[in-house]
Amino acid sequence: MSIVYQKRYLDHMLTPGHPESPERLRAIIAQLESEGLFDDVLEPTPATRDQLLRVHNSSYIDKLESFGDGWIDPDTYNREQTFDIASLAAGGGILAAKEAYSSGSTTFALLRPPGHHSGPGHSGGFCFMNNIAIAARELLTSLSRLAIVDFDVHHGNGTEEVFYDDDDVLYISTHQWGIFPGTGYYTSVGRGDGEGYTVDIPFHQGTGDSSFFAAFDTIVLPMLEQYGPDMLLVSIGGDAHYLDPLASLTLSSTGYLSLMERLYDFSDEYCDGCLAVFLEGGYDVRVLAEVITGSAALINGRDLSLRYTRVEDQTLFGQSVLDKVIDVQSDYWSL
Ligand code: OKP
Ligand code: ZN
Repeated sequence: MSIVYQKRYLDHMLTPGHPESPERLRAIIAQLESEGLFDDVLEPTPATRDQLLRVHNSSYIDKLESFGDGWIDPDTYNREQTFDIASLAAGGGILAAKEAYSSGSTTFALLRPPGHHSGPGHSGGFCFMNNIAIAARELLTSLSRLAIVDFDVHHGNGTEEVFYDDDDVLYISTHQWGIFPGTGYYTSVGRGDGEGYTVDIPFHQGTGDSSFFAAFDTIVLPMLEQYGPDMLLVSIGGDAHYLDPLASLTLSSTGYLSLMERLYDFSDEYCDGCLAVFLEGGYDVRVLAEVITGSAALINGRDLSLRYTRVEDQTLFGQSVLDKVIDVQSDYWSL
C-alpha cells in the first residue's frame, strides 16, 4: 500500500473557517503516522496541460489559470495559487492510479482540493479539477475498462458528466438525495454508447450501514463482477458518516470499513489487486482520520479499534430505493 501526498495540499484554502480545510489532511496524516501507516509516501508532480485536457476544455483551464481571487461558483472560492495546487492534486491522482496499476496494489490519493463535482467546463462544490476522472483518462491510454465507485455523500456530478457517454468507465455512485448538487437520479443510466454504464443510488437522509451493505451486495458488486474492469477506482468521502456536519446519511466507521473491505476484496479477486482510493469530502476531521486510517489498516491486514461506531443500523431503511435502482438497471445487468 502506498500513499500519494504533497505538503503543498495544505496551502490550499477556500474561505476562513471553511469546512474543506487543511486540517482535514493534517488529521488524517497524524493518525496514519501514529499507526505507522505513513511510511510509503509518493510525491506527485503537477498534471500537464495535456493530461488536464483529457477531461477539461481549454477555455475552462484558461479561466482557472487566470481567475485570481474570487468566487468561481457559489460554493467555491478561487485564489492565485489554486490552479497550481489543483494541478498538483490532479497529478497526485494520476500517480496513485499508475502506481496501483503497475504494482498490483492499493494506493490512497490524499488530495486537496477534491474533484468529483468538477466537470469538463466547470468547478463546483469545493472542486476545481476532476482528479479521479483525469486519472481514469490517463489509465485508459493503456488499459481498456475501468470502474469508479463513488461513495462520498454527495453525488459526483462532475465524474458522471465526464463519462456519461462512455462504455469504458462504469460509474456507480451512492449519495444522499435532496442535497447538493441535486443530481444523481436513479433513472440516470448513461447515454449513447454509455447507456447502462452510469448507476445512481440516491438514499434518503437517515440511511445507514445495513442499506449500504445491501446496495453493495445486491447492486454494486454484482455489476462490478459482470463488468470486469481492469482496475477499480474509488471516490471516498468521510461525509456519509453519521457525525458529518454537512449531510445526513448515517454510516458508522464500522460500516465504512466493511464497505472498503468489499471493494478491496473485489480488486484482489478481479483486478489483480489494483485499487486506487481518492479522497473527496468528509468534514468531521476526527471521523475522516478514523475512516481513512481504518481503511489503510484494513488493507495492511490490521484491525484498528474504532471510536465512532454508534450501534449498527439494521433497518434496511434504503431498500425501497434499491428496489427502484434494481428495476431500472435490470435492463442492463443481471441483479
Ligand atoms: C463537496 B464534496 C448549498 C450548499 C453547498 C456544497 C457541498 C460540497 C461537497 N449551496 N454545499 O462532495 O464533499
Ligand atoms: Zn461530499
